Amino acid sequence: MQKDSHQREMHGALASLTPPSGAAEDWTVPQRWDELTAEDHWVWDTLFARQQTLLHGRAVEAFERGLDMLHLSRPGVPNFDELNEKLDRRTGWTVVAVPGLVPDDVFFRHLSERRFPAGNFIRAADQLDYLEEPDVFHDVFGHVPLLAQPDVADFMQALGRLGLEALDRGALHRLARLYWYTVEFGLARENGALKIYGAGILSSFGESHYSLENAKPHRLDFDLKRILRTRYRTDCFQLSYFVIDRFEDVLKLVLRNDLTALYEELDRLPDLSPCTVDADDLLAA
Ligand code: HBI
Ligand code: FE
Repeated sequence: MQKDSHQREMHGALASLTPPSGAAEDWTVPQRWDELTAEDHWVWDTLFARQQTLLHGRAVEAFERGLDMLHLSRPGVPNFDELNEKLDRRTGWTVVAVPGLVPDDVFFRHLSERRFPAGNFIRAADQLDYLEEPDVFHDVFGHVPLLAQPDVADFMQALGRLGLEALDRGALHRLARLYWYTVEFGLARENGALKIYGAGILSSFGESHYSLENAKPHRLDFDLKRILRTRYRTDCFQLSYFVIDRFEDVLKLVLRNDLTALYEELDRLPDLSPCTVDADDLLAA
């Protein structure tokens, strides 16, 4: 199985499942922070230190501000109750514990109500780069700092609502592409340089370098229609990244567009491969 990435293909298979025993209707479970082991906390600290060094100067400023604001650099796996006091006060978001991947409808319902589902487990010490399902490091280190930023907080909630709508219209694959190329693997231009804001990159040892510095992947200006048409790979580092200027603009764009009409329009056009670039794709400087 791949390193450093979610198992996206599995999500469809979860659609008809009922919550596992011990989980509530909405698939949430208690975090049971007290039951985490010394090894669990060691894994968090090790990954945290490694990523912090690696990301220095590579992540958007709001990410580092979020880490500070939420006191995420304190040792050990964060206790969600403590984290939520700070996060809720900032943007009205809370983190809820889930046992692993949850069905799409459950996932987007949570987002639409400003709850971020985070794994209540962490990878094993001998598998620091191997991730079968999103764990607490990916979910909390990767996603939560930016949820303390009001524009991102609103964008994520909008994606939740749009996800539920897309599910209704059989267009989840399109909304999933928007989620993928922004929330998970987005890059942003800041002070004239490319920076990382996607959680899949922020929580990945290998991809944080690769996404910014490797010559192989395409780095394209954010283009909503282009993204909704572009397939993505879950089994390797990305072959295309899309670059935004400001979260605010992306939020406005998504709120202003009638995505349902866009899905219909785009169904008449072929999908695009992440490996190829057309002449009219604007390459980000
Ligand atoms: N469940 N726990 C969890 N985390 C996710 O990121 C997630 C999920 N279920 C569905 C889902 N993501 C997606 O289908 C979206 O990423 C498009
Ligand atoms: Fe994620």
